[in-house]
Amino acid sequence: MPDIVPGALHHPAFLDADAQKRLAQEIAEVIAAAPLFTSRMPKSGLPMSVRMTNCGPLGWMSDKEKGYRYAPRHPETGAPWPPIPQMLLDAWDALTGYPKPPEACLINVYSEDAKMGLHQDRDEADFDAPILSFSLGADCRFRLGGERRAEKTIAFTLCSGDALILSGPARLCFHGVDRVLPSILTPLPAPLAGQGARVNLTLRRVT
Ligand code: MD6
Ligand code: FE
Repeated sequence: MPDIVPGALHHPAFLDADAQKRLAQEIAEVIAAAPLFTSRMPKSGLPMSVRMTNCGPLGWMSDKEKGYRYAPRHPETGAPWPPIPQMLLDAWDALTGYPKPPEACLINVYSEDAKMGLHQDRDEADFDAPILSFSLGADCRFRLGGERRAEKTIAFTLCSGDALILSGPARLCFHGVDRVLPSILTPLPAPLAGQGARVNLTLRRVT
């Protein structure tokens, strides 16, 4: 588990092929209960290129009027988010050792032409808690910089089954997805296949 920068831990292939299939099944069930939706940028109202949903007590979303936030219910169905699958709660314990469970799991679904601009995850109350992510499906070029947007960045590839932790000094580092790589060799496992090319899950403490 190489430390890319202090506090940024990359675990290539943390989930083996069987675990990736089980996770894809769990995520397909979440999407069936809490359909993918499109968030919009605050102020501009421009749509994000990823589609998203959530599981856990709180879910992340954004719209033109109220901006980035966590909320306990789906913005379109009004239903509470489905629970976080047990295998993700177990992985959180194993990988982070953080004493409290995650409160939000944001599920971002990328088509082959989706990307995510350089951002900090700072809508949470407690930056002492790490953020843990898992990727499924197509590889992507992931970019990681420093705590200021202008700082030097590095790029590396995130693959299906990889875990990435941003903790400690890396918790507030800028990061984003430059591009999704062609998905022909690494399609999403069966129940997610029609949904897009790549899925990324981020587990967070919020309160
Ligand atoms: C993505 N990931 O991989 C976007 N944030 O699609 C993130 O924005 C991210 O992977 C915080 C911690 C880990 C991440
Ligand atoms: Fe992020």
